[in-house]
Amino acid sequence: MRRVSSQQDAEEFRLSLRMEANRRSRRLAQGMELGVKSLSNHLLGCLAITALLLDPSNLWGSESPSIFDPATPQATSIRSLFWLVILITGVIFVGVEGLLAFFLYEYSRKKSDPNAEPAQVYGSIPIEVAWTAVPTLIVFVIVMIVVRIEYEVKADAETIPANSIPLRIRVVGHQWWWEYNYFEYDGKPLSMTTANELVIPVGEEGVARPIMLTLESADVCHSYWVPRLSGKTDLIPGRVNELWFETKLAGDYVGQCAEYCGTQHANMLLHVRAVSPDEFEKWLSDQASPAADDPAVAEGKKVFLSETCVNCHTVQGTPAKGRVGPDLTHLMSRHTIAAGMISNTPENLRDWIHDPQDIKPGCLMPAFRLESSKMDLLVKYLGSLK
Ligand code: HEC
Ligand SMILES: [Cu+2]
Repeated sequence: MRRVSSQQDAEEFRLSLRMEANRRSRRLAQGMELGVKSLSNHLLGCLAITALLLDPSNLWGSESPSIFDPATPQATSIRSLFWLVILITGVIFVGVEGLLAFFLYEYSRKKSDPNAEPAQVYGSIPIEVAWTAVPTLIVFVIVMIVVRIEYEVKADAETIPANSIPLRIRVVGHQWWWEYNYFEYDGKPLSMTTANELVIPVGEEGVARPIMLTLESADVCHSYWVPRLSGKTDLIPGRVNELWFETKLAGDYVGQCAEYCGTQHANMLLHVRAVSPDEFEKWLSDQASPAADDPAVAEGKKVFLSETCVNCHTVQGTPAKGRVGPDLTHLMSRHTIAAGMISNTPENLRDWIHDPQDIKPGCLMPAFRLESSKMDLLVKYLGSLK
């Protein structure tokens, strides 16, 4: 700080202080203006998101991941629970904030009597008891309702509708894709494996077709969450969890791994296609057949079998029996590859095999920068795996 020696210096010093103060208050005002602007932008953003959540059909069409648009009794129970909890907490919110506003107004210092002291009260047993007991009671009621809903959505023999044709599937979570082993439908054993796109039959009037999933993990914890079909269930290494749902609505349902599981967690998408029972049975018999063996792509098959692909991928009916990556036996029946990241086109397959790390950095498939002629043959072969 400057030392003030004379009258004139003192005057200058005061002036500079005043200028500094002016500058500061201007900056403060500008800052506040910016703050208000970004706050109002935030508010607008929040309102827009809320509007979309309340009416998700605008944004996602039939592929909505919204819990507000349930397609199964399970998801409907969960939505009802959500609204109930919002209602209870909403009433509490309005009550508490209302009382706060009332007390602020009613007991603020009065102009007519600025020196009045409020009554000095030291505790009140009835009030203490009330605000301990009432919240406890509210939490208790919510817990009871949650437990009830848990029973409603839980997979167990009593909750499965009578006269039903269950489809049993083992789901294995991998970093960063989903494996589906179909092992029983309508009481008959199946043994077929696919990846990332789950195809299920819809139930009909009088015939329920419950989808019974057992959930396991090949590596770390994942979580299975297709919001329109069911709640989240974790896939935990060394444990088998269960999940079930049934829907009467055909359509595409989307979801997402809901437990952080490593770098490509966000690209571990879930896709469920619910189709009519006839269509499902057709799909099932296509999937159960061995891989197409088209002589026109024999050269490409040779490339496939000579590379290390076979250590990680299975193609039924060939020596390729790897289980590290998705089963490729009926690769062409899937609309997307890499767990929903890119569509299943010859160009994308080519780019994927050339360098998966470029598309899905960190994923567990190495790059194969094959020469162009070999790549053509390989992609043609994969294209024959209908
Ligand atoms: C070290 C194991 C490994 C090797 C070797 C390997 N892959 Fe993969 N592959 C994977 C894994 C893991 C994925 C899943 C990546 C993901 O989605 O995160 C995958 C995904 C794929 C997919 C996408 C499948 C789908 O449905 O999403 C194709 C196609 C594919 N690999 C083809 C090949 C071919 C062709 C070769 C040989 C040239 C090969 N892979 C070699 C591990 C391997
Ligand atoms: Cu995951």
